[in-house]
Amino acid sequence: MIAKTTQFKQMLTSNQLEFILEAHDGLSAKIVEETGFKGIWGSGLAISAALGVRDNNEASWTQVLDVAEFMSDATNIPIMLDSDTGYGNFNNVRRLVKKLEQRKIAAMCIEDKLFPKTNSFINGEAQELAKIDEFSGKIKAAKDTQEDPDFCVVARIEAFIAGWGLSEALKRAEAYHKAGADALLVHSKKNTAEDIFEFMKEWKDTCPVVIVPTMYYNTPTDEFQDCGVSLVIWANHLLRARIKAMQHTATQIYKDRALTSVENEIVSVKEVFRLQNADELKKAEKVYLPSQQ
Ligand code: SPV
Ligand code: MG
Repeated sequence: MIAKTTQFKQMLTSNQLEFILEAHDGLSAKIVEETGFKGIWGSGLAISAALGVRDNNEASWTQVLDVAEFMSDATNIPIMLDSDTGYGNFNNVRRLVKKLEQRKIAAMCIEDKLFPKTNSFINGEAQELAKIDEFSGKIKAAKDTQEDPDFCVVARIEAFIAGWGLSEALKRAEAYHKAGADALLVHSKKNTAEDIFEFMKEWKDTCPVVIVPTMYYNTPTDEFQDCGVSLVIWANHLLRARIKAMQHTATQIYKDRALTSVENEIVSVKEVFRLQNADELKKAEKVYLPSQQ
């Protein structure tokens, strides 16, 4: 089997548009894989929300890493972990890269904000950006630390989010590319893709570009392909689907004081066992457990 890192690098550098979908635990990661996606976005927003905390580094980096490990163990496709700002300075990034590689996480994405970060869609313009040379040092430190040459470091530019515009975004893109980033994630909170199109017109195919169309979800996907984007992240849609489904089912059971009306709307217990690969354990017991009289 091709290494997860190599799979991810091939997606980034292929000349067709590729897609990864958010997951926030082992189960959702497995569902992403089964559906046919070639990769998984380990979303900081979704992982923290699933843990019941805010997207402000309230979950510690090792708590996030534990979730990523369950996701990685449950799947055979690459995961790019949203590693926020790298949880500190260059030295914290070095340690993080080591731990990600040990857990077979294929790629990390770090963003040029300050620790503790805030989600980009909350008061983005009030958010201070990291200094370009300090953030470039983090990218270089990550690239110098990785042992697998195909491990990918994606540098996320928050210039549009913070209201700095195209020239600042391009300045940062140049610097992060020079520091060794395998790709740039250009983030935007507009409800059209104009920031992305402006950026791509100037940047062309200097290096792969990753986007997150959460707010500009109405833009036809072909337009991303046409402007030269490499990878699209559908960033939080399983989390949001899960919340809606849980709210609906919880309300129904509460109102009915009975299970009849929800039974056919939810998966069977058997389906839960299938996703957990319960059959494998049954087979292993036949091999390893002493047989009963
Ligand atoms: C995430 O999914 O955690 C992201 C993307 O970082 S966003 O929420 O759009 O900032
Ligand atoms: Mg995030």
